[in-house]
Amino acid sequence: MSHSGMNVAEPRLPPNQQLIGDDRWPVVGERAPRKDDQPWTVTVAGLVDRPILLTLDALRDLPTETRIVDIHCVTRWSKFNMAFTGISLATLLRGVTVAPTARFVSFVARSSRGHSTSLTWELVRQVNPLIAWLAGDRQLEEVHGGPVRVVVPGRYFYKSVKWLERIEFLAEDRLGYWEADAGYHNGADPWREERYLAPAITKQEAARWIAARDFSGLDLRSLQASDRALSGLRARDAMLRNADFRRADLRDADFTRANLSNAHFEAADLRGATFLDADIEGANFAGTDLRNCDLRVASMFGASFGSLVTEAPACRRPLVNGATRVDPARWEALSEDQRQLWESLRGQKPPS
Ligand SMILES: Nc1nc2c(c(=O)[nH]1)N[C@H]1C(S)=C(S)[C@@H](COP(=O)(O)O)O[C@H]1N2
Ligand SMILES: [Mo]
Repeated sequence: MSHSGMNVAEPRLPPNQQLIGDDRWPVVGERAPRKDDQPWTVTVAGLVDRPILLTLDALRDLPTETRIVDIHCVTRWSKFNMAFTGISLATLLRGVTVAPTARFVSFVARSSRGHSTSLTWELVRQVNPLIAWLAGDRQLEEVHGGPVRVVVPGRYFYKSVKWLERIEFLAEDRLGYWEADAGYHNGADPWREERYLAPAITKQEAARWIAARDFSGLDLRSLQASDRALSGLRARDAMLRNADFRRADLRDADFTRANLSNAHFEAADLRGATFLDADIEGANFAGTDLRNCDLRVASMFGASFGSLVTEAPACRRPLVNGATRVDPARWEALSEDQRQLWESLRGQKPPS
């Protein structure tokens, strides 16, 4: 990124990301590898002249390095200065010739759902991913990908596979789990906000569902519904990731169990709305009216409720009242400044 002017520091936090507390590292996606009695091995295969198969001990005997990286989850939390130790892919590939026909690299996990992700071989050569087994000076915990995971600097963290089992060089891309099944962007560049693919429906279809005010169970990801009159909306179990509800009238809307990750609600009227068991990771509620609103959600990592420090319209705090319901246990998922904001809004302390 370049900036005009003098002494302008390069921004370190990609757009629309939030730093979370140093003491927190959320678990995202699968929580454990596939159960398997075979000893753990890491394989390099596909379009290479000489496949590699290494046990964990053999892997750990190779020359290691420590990398300090910033990690950015697509659900909007970031953590700076994470130290990972392992072997770089370039080091692992010493003495191996990759065929000129290879254009993609697939990283496959030991996973009961066949989890994988892929990168172009060109990007892999640029960023030289780390195959890591230590975080800080400790063994990587199993939930975070131990015994061994990939760390890809400079991309959303879904490109960093946990429980690495196989690295495969391919001529054609093989879309990963999130990219193929959940509409995550295959580029994953946080500086360009490559989070999700385009909407799954046409504008005409969207207009029809909006007029009917019934989204129950529908896949309407990335829906454009800003400024719409949607009071009484029924949206139970709807897939509304990345939907735009800015300034919409959503009084008494029912979003029970809906997926609203990264949805925009800035300045929406949400009086009496229900978000029970909904996923609001990364959603933005700045400037909303949350009086009588039920926010006892399933998950709220990276959710934003405006700012303590600025009253700019895009960052205003929500309106709440005694009937705004939240589950205090969920506060631990908020960043420190968002937690403080809730405290000040509600005049009560979250559990420490
Ligand atoms: N095997 C596997 N790897 C995975 C995932 C997953 O579900 N399964 N989730 C990805 C996503 S979306 C993120 S943000 C990071 C989360 O890593 P963490 O749980 O250690 O924070 O792992 C990535 N790697
Ligand atoms: Mo993620």
